[in-house]
Amino acid sequence: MASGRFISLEGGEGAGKSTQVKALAEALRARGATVVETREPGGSPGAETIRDLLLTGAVDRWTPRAEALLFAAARADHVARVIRPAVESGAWVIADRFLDSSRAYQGGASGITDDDILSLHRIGSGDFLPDRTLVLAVPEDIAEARTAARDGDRPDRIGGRDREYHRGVARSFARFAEQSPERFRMIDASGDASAVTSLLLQALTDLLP
Ligand code: Z5A
Repeated sequence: MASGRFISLEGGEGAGKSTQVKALAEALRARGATVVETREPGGSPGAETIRDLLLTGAVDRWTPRAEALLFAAARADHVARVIRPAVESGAWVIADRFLDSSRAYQGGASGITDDDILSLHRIGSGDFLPDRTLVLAVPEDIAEARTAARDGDRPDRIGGRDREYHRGVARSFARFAEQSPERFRMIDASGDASAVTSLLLQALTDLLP
């Protein structure tokens, strides 16, 4: 494959993003692509350090604005040191969450405006955007059953917020997809893992050479 691409997977907790990052990467490698799998918050050594600050400790450890700045700082490092160089070298980068998680969690659900989040992204990462964002949507009860069934699962600082918060997050992702249909695809992620991978590949057909 000649040109690098940047694909982000988004959605709520338990939607199956981490599972699908791996499956999608394998499917793309089988088609000859060089693939980099990564995640947010994190993905570079510095951003992984910030991840620990963000996901551990008391729910009110950070103010909403400090939290948004920390996510943007982690992303700036991740974009500059991992994502952009990989895409420029011709790789496909598949990220488990990216900017739209900040828009949905810190923006839509924590009272900071979308414009604020996008300004932080301009300052931190020069407005760098995915070529495609795949939003994995599952009904609340399925997502909860999946996370509950996962061995040793304990909600992190953000996953432990109340249901209304997570409903707001889901509404935000759906709204982004409506507003920017060229970049977003909503994916029904309630089926088994291989069925979901097929849907993801279909949603990338126009980007595959
Ligand atoms: N956050 C933020 O607030 N702002 C930001 O800018 C960013 C992130 C980037 C990161 O948490 C937290 O940071 C997150 C948002 C916030 N908190 N919340 N909510 P994380 O990285 O630790 O985890 P997560 O992103 O929320 O994902 P997750 O809980 O690990 O879920 P997932 O990746 O979507 O699902 P999974 O791990 O692939 O699957 C969950 C279980 O279901 C597992 O046992 C699988 O084997 C199973 N599974 C997966 N797919 C299927 C299917 N299709 N059928 C049946 N079972 C399945």
